[in-house]
Amino acid sequence: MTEPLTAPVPTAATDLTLWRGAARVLLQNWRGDSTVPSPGLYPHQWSWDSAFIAIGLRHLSVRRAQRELETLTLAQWGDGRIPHIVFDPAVPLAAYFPSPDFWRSSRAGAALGAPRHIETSGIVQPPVHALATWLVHRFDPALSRRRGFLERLRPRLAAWHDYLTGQRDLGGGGLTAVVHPREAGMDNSPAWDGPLSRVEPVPAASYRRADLDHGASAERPTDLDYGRYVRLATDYRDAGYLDTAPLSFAVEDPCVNALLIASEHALADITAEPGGDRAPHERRAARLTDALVTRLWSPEEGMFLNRDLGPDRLVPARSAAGLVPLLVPGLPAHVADTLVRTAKGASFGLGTLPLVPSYDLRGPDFDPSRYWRGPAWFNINWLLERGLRLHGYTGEADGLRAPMLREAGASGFAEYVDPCTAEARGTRSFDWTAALGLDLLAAPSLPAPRGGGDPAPAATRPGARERTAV
Ligand code: 2M8
Repeated sequence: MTEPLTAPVPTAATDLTLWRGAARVLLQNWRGDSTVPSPGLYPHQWSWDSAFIAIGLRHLSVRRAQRELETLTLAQWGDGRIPHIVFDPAVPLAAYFPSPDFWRSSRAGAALGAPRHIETSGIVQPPVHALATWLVHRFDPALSRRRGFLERLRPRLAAWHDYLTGQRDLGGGGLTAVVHPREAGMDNSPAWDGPLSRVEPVPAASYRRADLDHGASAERPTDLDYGRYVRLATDYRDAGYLDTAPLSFAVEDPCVNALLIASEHALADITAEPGGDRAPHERRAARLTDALVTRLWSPEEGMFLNRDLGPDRLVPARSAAGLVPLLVPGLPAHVADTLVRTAKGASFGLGTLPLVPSYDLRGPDFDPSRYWRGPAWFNINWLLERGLRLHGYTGEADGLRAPMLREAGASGFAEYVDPCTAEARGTRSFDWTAALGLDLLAAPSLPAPRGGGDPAPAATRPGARERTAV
């Protein structure tokens, strides 16, 4: 495709280098209808990756950004779930595990309306999609209207949120729950160690890990954790992916729920755009926000924690997931202020370290290199940067944006980096690192957020960004 660039290319030399490098990654990983996170390690389409990718891709090609989200949501199941992987049939089965012949979605998920002609996984990932859809729409509303982008996406996103807030309210307290660590996106977080300890791993000899062909084993999950992931996915599949079957892992995660709330606000905007009623979505966002604070806020820790629904108690592990609710517009001001204090403290080093780590630096399980157990990720830092701006912490947001831009390029668009040294870890030319780098670079030239119709800002501090779903 040869669409013209849709945002001004920066002129400062360092910005230009970053822009070109990021654009190269986005172009190389594009597969015609969607993007792979990384051609070697992750050779299919991933759900929350695609949402972050679309947010960056809009700066290069709004059409491609729209296409990214359209392709993903075409694989939606009849029950509303958007699967965490949409498999490319052209990629050999051995290239990634668990592969389509493991998930068997078109057969095992048939009763739940899994697509008949597209193979997917059976689990989900964090709901960033409505947020991404709104951002992509806002970037070029005229093109979006011409292509009927929102009309296509709106019912899919509404069904997705109905699934998460309906079938997946497994704790009955008004939040959505994940049934597999991979559903939370932070697959290998120490926050899962407790809940996962009850899961019997499948024997290591019963499957072959493809990830170690591309990643260093010191940066990937252990075999024990992998065996437990496979057990959970096998049991879920064998129960026909039914959320009503007995589940040995069910957790309410603050990052997943915060993204659902931000996306519910975006869905209100998406619904109101052609004159629909935004109120039901705003009411749902408010209910979710209340439930988030009631069920997951820990005043003692000064952050949100996961709730393990097995014993029905908070998990004491301090993961960066517990800071992400800063993204929630209706967060009580004292909670937002405490979160920022925690982020700036010795555990997360905001303002002193290059980037915020994925796990408490002082936690006994902290590991600066193993994925999601300590390294810094660009998507989580991007979410925190937005949250800081939303609540009026402009200086802190600027202070995070600058190293993010620097390290995205310097690391070769690494999947993650050591939070203390910013040394590259994981795979390189990783798509969301490039996409979100591009987005941060372009941020000053973004159209102003819409004013009318948005609910009142939760942030009342002078200088707080005018609230919008973004
Ligand atoms: C990682 O997870 C996949 C499984 O979904 C894997 O390790 O094979 C996680 O970082 C996840 O959040 C991400 O979406 C995925 C693709 O980038 O990779």
